Amino acid sequence: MRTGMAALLGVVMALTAMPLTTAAAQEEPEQEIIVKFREGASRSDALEKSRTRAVADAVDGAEVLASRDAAESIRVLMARGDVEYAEPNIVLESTAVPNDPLWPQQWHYWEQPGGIDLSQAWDQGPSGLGQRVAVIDTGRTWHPDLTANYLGGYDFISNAGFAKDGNGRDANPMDQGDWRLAGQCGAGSAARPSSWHGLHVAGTVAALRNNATGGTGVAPSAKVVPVRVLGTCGGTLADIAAGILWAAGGAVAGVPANPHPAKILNLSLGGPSANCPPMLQNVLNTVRNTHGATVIVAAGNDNVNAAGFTPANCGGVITTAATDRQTNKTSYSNFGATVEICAPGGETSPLAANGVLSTLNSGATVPAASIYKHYQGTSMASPHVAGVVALMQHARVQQGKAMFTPAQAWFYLKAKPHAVAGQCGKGRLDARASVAAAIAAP
Ligand SMILES: [Ca+2]
Ligand SMILES: [Ca+2]
Ligand SMILES: [Ca+2]
Repeated sequence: MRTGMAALLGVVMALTAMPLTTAAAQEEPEQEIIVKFREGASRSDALEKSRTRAVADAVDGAEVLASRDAAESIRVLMARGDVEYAEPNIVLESTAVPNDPLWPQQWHYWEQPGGIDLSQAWDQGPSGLGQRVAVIDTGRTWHPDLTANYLGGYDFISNAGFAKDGNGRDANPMDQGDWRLAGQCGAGSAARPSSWHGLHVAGTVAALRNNATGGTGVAPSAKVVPVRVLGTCGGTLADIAAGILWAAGGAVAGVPANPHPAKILNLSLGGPSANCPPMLQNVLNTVRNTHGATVIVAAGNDNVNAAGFTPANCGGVITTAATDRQTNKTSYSNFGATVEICAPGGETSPLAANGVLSTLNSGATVPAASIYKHYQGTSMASPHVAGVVALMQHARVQQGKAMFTPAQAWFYLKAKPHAVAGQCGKGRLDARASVAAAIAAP
């Protein structure tokens, strides 16, 4: 809606700046003006002096006029005492609703009060084009609604047992499945099917839009760089830190440079730790300060203070807690002073449909069929934020303005969040407000 308004006003302003001759003015196409005269106005005099002609009646006692120099005509009309208002007959666009059949189930994007007003963010222009988001997770999995947006990536899992690909770090970031046998990840640990967690997270960032397939991601023109760090029993600090550094363009010994460095990093992972491990904090400082990467992390799912969960407790990251379909903090989400923002993470119990719907695979062990599934978690909340940052940065590019630094991205991301009662940092992510703030910022 605002796009159309801005585009038309832009045309009008450009015309005022042009030195018009009468001949040139005659060649300009007509533009429409809405005008409302006051009681007893000298209508024919106004039309003559403003060089307009009557086109049609409008509501509110107004009428539509046509002019070959709308800006000048409006100036002349507004200077008259007998005109109540005169303004361009602007063209408004419909609110973007994609044709993806699962969009109606993706309440977390559009529904009030729980959704992030994503359509209204897209209406302002951005789709994430040109932005790369590193999803530091379980790796990539083929999916018809996402594969076109995968770009590069690497496997940072050193432990061949965790990795299930028979080797350590290598150039193939394919998710081999993270299923566990009982007792495999420590005494008494339960058996578990493969999660395809990275596929779900990546789909929330950048699943394809308007392809009449499945659902969509928040930034459907962005690219996802899959950095594989989580395997069968999770991932080590050393591998995760290396993956973070490489994702942003930093050098990691023994690994070729990343040809697709990302300025947005999503870490839907974590574990208990009384403080942010120094190596992790140093790497996060480097990617932020040297490589200009904005890092978004999940707050954790134990309904405890996120201060005891890392990387949620690290400095310089956007720690994201999870809200439900009614925009309350979810029952599981961590909370506390280190939480910067909330985003939809959903609640799949008692109703699966109240979770976050994204791309998945049906395989209990190795990949099988491409599906969609509702998941819940701060892991699902974090990629909503990462996607909105991609929209904000694309909006900056569209405006011909400099892309945000991580500090600026956070400043404008929280410009006008949706209010949430307690435990949600600055409030719940509002894609429309954040994109508007990014466009308006100097
Ligand atoms: Ca490997
Ligand atoms: Ca789609
Ligand atoms: Ca924090």
